Amino acid sequence: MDRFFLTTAIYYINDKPHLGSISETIAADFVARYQRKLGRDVLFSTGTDEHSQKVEKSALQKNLPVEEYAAQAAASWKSLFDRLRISYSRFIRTTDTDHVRVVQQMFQQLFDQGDIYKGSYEGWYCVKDETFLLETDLVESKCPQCGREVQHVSEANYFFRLSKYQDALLSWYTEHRDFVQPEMRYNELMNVLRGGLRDISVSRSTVKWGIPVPFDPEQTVYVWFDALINYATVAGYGRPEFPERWPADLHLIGKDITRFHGIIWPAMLLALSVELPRHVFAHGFWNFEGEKMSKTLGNVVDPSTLIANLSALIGIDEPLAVDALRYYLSREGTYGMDVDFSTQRMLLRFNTDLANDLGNLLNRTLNMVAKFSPTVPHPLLQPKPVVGQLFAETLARLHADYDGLQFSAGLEKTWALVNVLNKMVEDDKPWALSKNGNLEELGAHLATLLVGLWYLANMIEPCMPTVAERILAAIGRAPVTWSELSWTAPEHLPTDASTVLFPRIQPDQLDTFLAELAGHRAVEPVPEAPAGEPSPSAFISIEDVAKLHLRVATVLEAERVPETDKLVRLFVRTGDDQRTIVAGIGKHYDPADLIGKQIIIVANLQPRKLRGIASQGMLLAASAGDDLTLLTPMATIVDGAEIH
Ligand code: ME8
Repeated sequence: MDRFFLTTAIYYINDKPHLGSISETIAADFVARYQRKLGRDVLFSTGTDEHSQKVEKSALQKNLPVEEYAAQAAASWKSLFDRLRISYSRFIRTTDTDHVRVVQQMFQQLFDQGDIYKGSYEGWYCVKDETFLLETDLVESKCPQCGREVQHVSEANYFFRLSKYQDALLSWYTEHRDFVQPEMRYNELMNVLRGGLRDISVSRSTVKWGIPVPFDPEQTVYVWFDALINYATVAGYGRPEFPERWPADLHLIGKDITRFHGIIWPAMLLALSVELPRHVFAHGFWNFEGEKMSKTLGNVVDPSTLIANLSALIGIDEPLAVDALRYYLSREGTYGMDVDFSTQRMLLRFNTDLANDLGNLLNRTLNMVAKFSPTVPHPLLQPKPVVGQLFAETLARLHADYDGLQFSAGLEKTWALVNVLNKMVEDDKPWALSKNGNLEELGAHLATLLVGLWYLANMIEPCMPTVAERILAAIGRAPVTWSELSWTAPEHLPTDASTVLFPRIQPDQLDTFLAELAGHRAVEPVPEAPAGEPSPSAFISIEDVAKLHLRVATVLEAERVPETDKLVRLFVRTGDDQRTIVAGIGKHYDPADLIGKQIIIVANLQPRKLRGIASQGMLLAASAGDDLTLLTPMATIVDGAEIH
C-alpha cells in the first residue's frame, strides 16, 4: 500500500497550548485524514520537545523534578490532542528511550566521521527560541525573532559542519523547487543559502536537562539537534522498518522555524547519507484580533476554555464544539499566510456555514425522507445524474486543493455543494411533488439529497470528524475512501429524523456570546448592581476587568535611564517571560533597592518607547500628593501569578 508520512513540529512543553500551536496539529490531522481517504497507509506524528534550558528553569520555578514536570506537561498536551480528535499514529516525547538512542547514535556517527568536532562558542543565546545568535544577528541587543533579552554564552562545545553542506543544499534546492512551500519561504531559504552557512554549535556544557553526548558526559545535545531527529525516530531509524517509512512526505511547521527544517535538518541528513524529506510546508501565524498572539501581550487564546465556552453558550456537546473550532481554523484565511483570530468571525461562520447551511440541509433531508419515503417505491429512488456530475467534478478539484494544503478553498467548494442541495430543495418543492403524486421526481429528489449528504459527510470528515460521523449515522451510510464513493441509489433509508447538528445563534444572543467568548473565561452571570452603589453607567463590566492582565513580577535589574531623574529601567521576570519596563518612579526609589522585590505589573499594555527604550508593560503604584509607593504582594508568590 502507498505510504504517507507526515509530521508536525514538536511542542515546547513550558508553553501552554494556544490557538496557534493547535492550529498546526489540526491542519496536519486534516491532511492525515484526507490521505487515508486516498487509501494510503498514513504515519502521522506529533509530540513534545522536552529538553532545554527553559524547561529546566520552568521546572525549578514550579519546584518540581524536571522529569515529573515534563511528564505532566506532555500528558496535558496529549490529552488536549485527544480531545481535538487528532488521529496521530505516534505522540513522540523527546524523553522517549528510542529517541534518546537515535540521537546518541546519530551524534556518535557524525563525530566519528568528522562532521561534528570540538570547538568553543562565544556569543549570544536566546532561551525562549533556544537559538545561538551572533552579535550581528541582534536587533537593539535583543533576539531578532522574539525581541527578548539574550544571554551571553561562552563555553566549549561541539560543532556541526553545516558549512560543508552549503553546495549540496544549493543543488538540492535548485533541483527541488517544491521542497519548501509556500514559494516565498523557499525564496527566503535560498537567500540564506546563497549568503553562506557557518558551522553551528550542537551541544551545551551548561544545560543538564538534555540528552548526554555519548562520548562526553559533561555535554548535552543542543535541543534543536535533538528535536529535529524526532522525525527519524518515528520512522524507526536504525531498525529494519526505517527504509520503508522514510523519507517523510511532509514536515508541517510554522514560518518561524524554517531554517531549522529547511537547512539544518537536511544538512544533518545529507551528512548521514539519509534521503531528504519530500516537502517542508511552513504555515503562517494566527494573530489575535489584529495583534501578534503572545504571552507577553496576554492575548493567547486558550483552546480548552474556548471549546468549553462554545459548547456552553451555543448548547452543543463538546465534540461538536471541537469540530466548530476545527472548521473555523481550517476555513479562515489562506493556509500559509498569517490569519487573524476574531471571535465575531468565528460565530458568524458558525451561524452561516454550520447552522444555516449544513445543519439545515441535514434536518430538512431527514425530515423529508421520514415523511415522504414511505410513499415512494424504492426503485424510484434514483439520484439525479446532473447533480452527480457536479459532485464528481468538485471532488476532483478538491483533491488539488487538499494536495496543496489549501483547506479553505476545498471547504468553500464543499459548501458550494451544500448550497446546491439546499437550493434544490427550494426549487423542487418536494411538498408540492408529494401533493401532486409526482413520485418519480420526489424519489429522485430524496435520493439526490441522501447520496449528496453521503458525499458531503466524506468530504467534511478530514475537517470535522464528529460531524461526519453523525451525518453518516443519521443517513445509515459508512465512511469510505474517495474511490469508493459512487453516485448510486441508497440501499437503506433513514427513518429517524432526530439528529440535530448545530442550532442557530439568534441575533439578540450574538452580543452576549461575543462578550462572553472574547474573554475566553468560564461563563458567569452578570450580577445586579448593589443598592447604594454608583449608577450602572459608572460601572465597568467584568469583561472590562478581564481585559486587564495583572501579574506578579520580580525585579531582576533596575537602573536610572540616563539624563532623567524620573525614569527607571526595570528588567523583570513574569513567570516564563522576562521584559523591560520603564517607570516614572526615579524620584521615589533608589533603583538598587528594587532588585529582588516582587511588584505588580499590567502585562498586556501596548508596548511603547520611552526615551528610545521599549517598555513592555506598566507597574502599579499608589500615589497621594507627592507620596508614591509600589504595590507588592503580601507574601512571596511565584512570578507570573495572576491578580484577580
Ligand atoms: O518551535 N500561529 O516549538 P513551539 C501558528 N519545539 N503557529 C504557531 C503559532 C501561532 N501563533 N505559535 C507557534 C518549537 N506556532 C520547537 C519545534 S520541531 C523539531 C521543534 C507553531 O512550541 C510554530 O511555528 O514554539 C511551530 O511550528 C509549532 O507551533 C511549535 O512551536
